[in-house]
Amino acid sequence: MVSEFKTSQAEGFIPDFVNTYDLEGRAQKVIPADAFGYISSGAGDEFTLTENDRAFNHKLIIPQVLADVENPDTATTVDGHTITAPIILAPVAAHKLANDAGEIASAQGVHNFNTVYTTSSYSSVDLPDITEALAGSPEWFQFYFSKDNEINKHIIDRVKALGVKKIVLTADATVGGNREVDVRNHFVFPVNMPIVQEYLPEGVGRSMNYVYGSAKQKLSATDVEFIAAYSGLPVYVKGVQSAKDVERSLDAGASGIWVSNHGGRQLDGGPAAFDSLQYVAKAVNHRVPIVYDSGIRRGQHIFKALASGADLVAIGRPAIYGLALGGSRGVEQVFDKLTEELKMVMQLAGTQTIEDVKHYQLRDNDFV
Ligand code: FMN
Repeated sequence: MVSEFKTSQAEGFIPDFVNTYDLEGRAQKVIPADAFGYISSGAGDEFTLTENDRAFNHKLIIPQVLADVENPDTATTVDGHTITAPIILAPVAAHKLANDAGEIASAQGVHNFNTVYTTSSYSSVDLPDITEALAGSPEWFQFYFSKDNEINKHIIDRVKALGVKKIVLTADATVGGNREVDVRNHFVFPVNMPIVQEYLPEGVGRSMNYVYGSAKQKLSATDVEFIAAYSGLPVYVKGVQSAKDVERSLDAGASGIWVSNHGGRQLDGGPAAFDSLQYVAKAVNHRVPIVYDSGIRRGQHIFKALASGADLVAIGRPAIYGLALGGSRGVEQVFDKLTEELKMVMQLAGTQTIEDVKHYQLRDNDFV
């Protein structure tokens, strides 16, 4: 029953936190079952979701010894801002499903860690409150486009007034994926989505398919051109996995490419996003920055993504599980854990800086 929705109110560091995989089972105990199903599941047979994890084994990090490396530096620069590590928050709808404090706690956690926060169009908290909680940390805005460009203009006006640095157009979710777990659970959103209230006035009680159906399905290069021209902000296209889509995006004026399969939630039967990254990186050929997400759970995954052409990686579910289990502190702790692991991998791989990681040659795994 939507009206009785009650989820975690946790705030504080998560005890006995060994790795991000551990968090899913623990989060399941504090998030209502249908909301947990929405967060954790993938589309269809979850083939693509499973591949997202497995594919990192297709590339190997060869240790480098006698490499004259000590205390590697994970810091990098984005939007003129030095962030603690090249790990940012992916756009995730309705954080209030995982914790009553919702996006406010996530934004505080991201700020305390010191990285980029991507605000989802389907956030359960309105824009100014998220920006305020970020207290000056860089904010990007993920756009689920309205069918009505006047509404799109109002949304862009609002995000610009708040000093958002980039707009991320999610292009791989023009309909909902085949989320069978949500169908079985009769999942409907128990919270509103204030940022898009002009085209989705009532989010409570709506299914995911209804929500996606309210947004624009017939996305094209014209939409990228429109956002870039109207906002004057850099536009990243999210959901790119092929050379063809790189060209389509860049020709339309995109300033960045976001490689993702939406965490295996959209097109089941597609490749692991990590397997697509090398093709995208080759096509981009350093013309614009690349963000990578889908399946990042370990420091070694981050290392492999950066060495395969990504400039930044983004995390979705691990941060949301951190939010459920520890509020802002839990989110911060997830970023800290991944950074700690990345730093250790950098040391063992003989890489001192993030630039070194980006130039590191992985070996193909011929044994899988
Ligand atoms: N991507 C979007 O572009 N907009 C969204 O509103 C959005 N909502 C999501 C909600 C949930 C619960 C999850 C798990 C993902 C969502 N995504 C959304 C996809 C994420 O941005 C990201 O691509 C994905 O979570 C990365 O995979 P990971 O969860 O394995 O890290």
